[in-house]
Amino acid sequence: MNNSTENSKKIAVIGMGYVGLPLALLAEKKGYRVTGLVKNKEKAERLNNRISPFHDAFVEKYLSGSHLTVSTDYTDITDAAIIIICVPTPIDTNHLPDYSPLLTACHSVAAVLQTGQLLILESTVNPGVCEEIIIPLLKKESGLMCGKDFHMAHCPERINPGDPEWNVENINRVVGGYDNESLERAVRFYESVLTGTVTRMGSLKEAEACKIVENSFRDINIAFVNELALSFSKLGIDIVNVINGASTKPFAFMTHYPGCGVGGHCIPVDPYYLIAYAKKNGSHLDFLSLARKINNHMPAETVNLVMKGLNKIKKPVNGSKVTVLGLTYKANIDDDRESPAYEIIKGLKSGGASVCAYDPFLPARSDAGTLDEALTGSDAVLLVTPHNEFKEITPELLHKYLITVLIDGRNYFIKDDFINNGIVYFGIGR
Ligand code: SAJ
Repeated sequence: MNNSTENSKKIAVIGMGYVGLPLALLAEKKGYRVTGLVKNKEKAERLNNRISPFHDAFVEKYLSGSHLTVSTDYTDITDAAIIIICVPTPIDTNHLPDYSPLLTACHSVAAVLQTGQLLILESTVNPGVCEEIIIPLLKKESGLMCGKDFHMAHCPERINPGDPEWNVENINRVVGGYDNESLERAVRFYESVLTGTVTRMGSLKEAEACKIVENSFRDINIAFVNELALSFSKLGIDIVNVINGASTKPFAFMTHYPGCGVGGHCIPVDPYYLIAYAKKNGSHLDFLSLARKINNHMPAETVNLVMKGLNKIKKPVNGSKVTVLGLTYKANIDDDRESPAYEIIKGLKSGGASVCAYDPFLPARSDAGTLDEALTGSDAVLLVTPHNEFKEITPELLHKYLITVLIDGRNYFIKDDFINNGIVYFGIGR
């Protein structure tokens, strides 16, 4: 293969989001010249002015001092040795894979792809996407053959937003290649930037399957405890105590906790990619589909709990005011993708309640500017996201606002503190 670019230290990263931006800054920190690519000029300008589009400790640490250049022009990456695609892979309203952001990126890459370049996909995809969608598209539109003219690898991202311990540099990764040369080039790159381990997979499909399996595993385990929660609450058993008890077993048990729903751009999304691909190839992942169904039902169960709590004080949902604390999909971050909060709010409103949402990480989407404002005039409080700020919720504070119902969507509070102080408390499975 003509190595016109292979020895260049220039890297191109397509997509400057939760995955691409930390990766670009890491590569830059490790001595590569990095060009980031985004869709619109405003985003490019903000990043070139060192304004981060989201909260991330690694980004906040390295963005201001970096030499990262961000562009919207793909002709800026024709001299890159490696092009890394880090675009979203969402689902549509029918829970089917939406490959459009990925296809858009691939069309743009095809227009500028050079011989000798290595293309790496980090976006999470089902097995088969590299070999059945991306490589044929590049061949058709660039005329270049994978393996002969350019290399291709897949290294699924494992970013955990808001995690203070695991970041883009130290998380272990897996890599699959179109052929051995592709694999080894990709392994060399990741070993040059990561402190975590780099594990070779036997194929592109194995690497694609890895990430999907990791997140499907998590979704299934969450569904398991969610289903138990719905049952144990009728048996008078506190599921959280049971899980904590089971977790004292030092092996063969992994804790997951029930909640008001499963949000984020990974866990409630990735399994649908595998379900769709398996179905296309003649197998039905009934267990994984059922797990999705159970988790998707938790927002409705949460609305029922609010109804149950209000009924305890002889108030109908209709006409009551409910404070919803938290809109993001998990604590102390500003990401609300696939957050269960919105479905819960829709359910409460369709029952005739007025809702006052407050999330300190999403002021623009909150109805109240402060916790006190959110509590004023409320009949019940529902916690959806366990942000640190909500530790301020005490029985005394609720009584100050004449609120006597607390629904704990993340089993965040110590229930007896509230029950013993005249508050109607329901958690998820407790
Ligand atoms: N959730 C539960 N019960 C649990 C764990 C999570 O209901 O026991 C809910 C959360 O409230 C949230 C959703 O599931 O709404 C997703 O939570 P998450 O902790 O899995 O957060 P994510 O989506 O940021 O998941 C990421 C994933 N990382 C990647 O995909 C690279 C996931 O694989 C990690 O396991 C997870 O972080 C982690 O461990 O924190």
